[in-house]
Amino acid sequence: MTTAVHTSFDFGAYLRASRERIETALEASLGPEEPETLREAMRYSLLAGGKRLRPILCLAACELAGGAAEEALPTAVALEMVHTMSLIHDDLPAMDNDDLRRGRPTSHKMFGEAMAILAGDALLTRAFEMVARRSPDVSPERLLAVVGELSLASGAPGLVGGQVVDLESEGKDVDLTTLEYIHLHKTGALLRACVVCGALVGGASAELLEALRVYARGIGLAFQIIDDILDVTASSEVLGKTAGKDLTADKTTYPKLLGLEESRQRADALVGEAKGALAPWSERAQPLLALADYITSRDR
Ligand code: GRG
Repeated sequence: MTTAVHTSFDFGAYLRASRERIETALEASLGPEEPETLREAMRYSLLAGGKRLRPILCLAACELAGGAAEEALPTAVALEMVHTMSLIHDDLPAMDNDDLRRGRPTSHKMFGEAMAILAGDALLTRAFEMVARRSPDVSPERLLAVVGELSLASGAPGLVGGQVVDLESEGKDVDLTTLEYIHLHKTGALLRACVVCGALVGGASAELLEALRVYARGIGLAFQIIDDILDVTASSEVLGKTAGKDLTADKTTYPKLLGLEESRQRADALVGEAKGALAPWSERAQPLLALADYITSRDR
């Protein structure tokens, strides 16, 4: 019965086990890199911790689609590489100009700007190599679909497009539609790629893929709303990145437009929508349902 599965699902244990598996795969994914300075910069950011939400989503979606998580591990690593690249580039002086990330000095503070850009570039290209050349157990058709999805999420229709509109909006009055555009692209596109790519590796039906896109839209926006709230309410120590940055950079955020209370309500409603999309799969979707709740309950 659904309720029984739900109550017996130990999300804490699931998160710990998934993170351990992902850390091991990330560690094994690098090298040999030449030259050594580049290797050091790539490792510094990729192995700096973080919640590993994106690769966990990927593995969970693969299993929901009926695949084995092991098959999706290289894709999960690739998604974390693209995410890490985006954090390195986002922190650069030409972008958000930040000194702290994942509780440590940012890449450009450690290695200089040029090396930080190049470490990001190398992680982004390695991500595609992970899918195309280091996924021995997945058919070429499925890998091609994953490459397509990953390209969309990383490029102009995703991360880059969202970042451009975000930069262009600084210091301006931004309405809710533009704010949503920024976050659906800058944050939501990669989260969508995580579940879609995992599901593609697992051989998902068209119906499940569509439901996962709806799920991803909900958790993507909710994730960003909580990110905006935490920027105001949490400390830099807990976040591992500079708190209060949105205000300093004069960015429009959900709390700024809606207030804290309404922002939280909106995040809860979006998580409800996300979970609703997976209702027909509820028994096997326990990890994804719990991950959706984790997004609004997280403190960092
Ligand atoms: C060069 C192809 C290319 C793209 C880069 C810089 C950029 C374009 C986009 C910025 C994307 C960005 C940094 C979005 C913010 C997403 C976000 C809320 C990150 C924080 O994610 P968490 O909380 O971080 O999951 P951890 O550290 O836990 O992994």
